[in-house]
Amino acid sequence: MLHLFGKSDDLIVHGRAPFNAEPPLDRLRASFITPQALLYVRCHGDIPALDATHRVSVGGLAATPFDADAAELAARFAPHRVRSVMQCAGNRRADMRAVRPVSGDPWAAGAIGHAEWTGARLADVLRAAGCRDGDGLHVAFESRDVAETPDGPARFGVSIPLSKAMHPDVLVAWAMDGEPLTPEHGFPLRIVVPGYAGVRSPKWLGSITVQDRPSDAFQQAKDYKLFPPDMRPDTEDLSRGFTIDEMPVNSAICVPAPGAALAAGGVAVGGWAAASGRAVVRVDVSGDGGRNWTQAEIEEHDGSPWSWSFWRATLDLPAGEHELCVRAWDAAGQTQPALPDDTWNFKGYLSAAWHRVRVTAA
Ligand SMILES: Nc1nc2c(c(=O)[nH]1)N[C@H]1C(S)=C(S)[C@@H](COP(=O)(O)O)O[C@H]1N2
Ligand SMILES: [Mo]
Repeated sequence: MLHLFGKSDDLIVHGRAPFNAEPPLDRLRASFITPQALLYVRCHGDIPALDATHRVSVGGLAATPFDADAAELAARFAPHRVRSVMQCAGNRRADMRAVRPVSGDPWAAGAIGHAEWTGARLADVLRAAGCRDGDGLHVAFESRDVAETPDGPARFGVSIPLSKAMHPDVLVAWAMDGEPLTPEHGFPLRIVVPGYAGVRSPKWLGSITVQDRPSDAFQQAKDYKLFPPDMRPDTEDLSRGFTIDEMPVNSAICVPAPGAALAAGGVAVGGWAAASGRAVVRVDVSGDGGRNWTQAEIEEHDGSPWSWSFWRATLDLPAGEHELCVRAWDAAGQTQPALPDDTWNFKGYLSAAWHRVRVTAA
């Protein structure tokens, strides 16, 4: 049983120290806006004990650096609300692990959630600091938690290109779903970068620095890279990896659960689909492992390019064993690979093959 900061006690826990957990998929699918109690938690180190007086500094290539706590930011900058998915680059890694060993926790399809975030626009904060503008600049974030890395313990740090940082939907956020951030989700302040992998949305924010190069922290410089399929841990070559920012179109079946024993006939199938800044234009489902497909109904979507879609379909399943599959399409006509083998990489990132669930009907 888990009683951490009011997290739901039915989370699937991958690790306690650091704490990593995801919700069961039927629970995730129950609300279009994910409650904080159900949002997956991904931590690289211990959750730092910060209070509301914690101050964030803004500086670097900036004429008027300053620091502020959450209340000061809220008073000084117009609060902005953005609905956005938070999704780990390792979401659905379990499917890749089934192909060949991968490093990292075996996330099912629950390392994703969809929230309404409230905060100051990062662009407003950067402008207030008189930050330099121009091509090739980056905004680096250092957090207050310390993670174990191959180079020793170090503060968590990442960066995003300044061009992305100036997007009006990138936030220095203090609230999720109208409530202050809870400790495990970054209290008192975190960055939210819609459309990018969760790792680029640092929690427990300590500093914001405009600079002429990406962050040299471990998470930015050495981790969260998509490596080619022939690379293994012992042949890791950073120059052959690219930095994971945007995420591919992805989807999952949340009901029924794998192994479910169902009554033959019309079976209700439902799940999520998300496309990282593009609209999900269609979702297809199959009851026979992908030989025949039918279009699912988009049950819920809110028009935000950063949001997910909830879809549902009824499949007619005769008695016997069946492999259900889903694949989503984005507005650029891109869809998901059929097999996790197609995009396997030794870190198990961006696992987005057709999601398959085996069930039995009787
Ligand atoms: N400071 C800090 N920020 C962090 C992390 C972390 O370990 N430390 N994990 C990152 C990763 S990999 C993800 S997927 C998201 C998860 O956010 P959540 O735990 O609020 O769901 O936070 C990101 N921000
Ligand atoms: Mo992540």
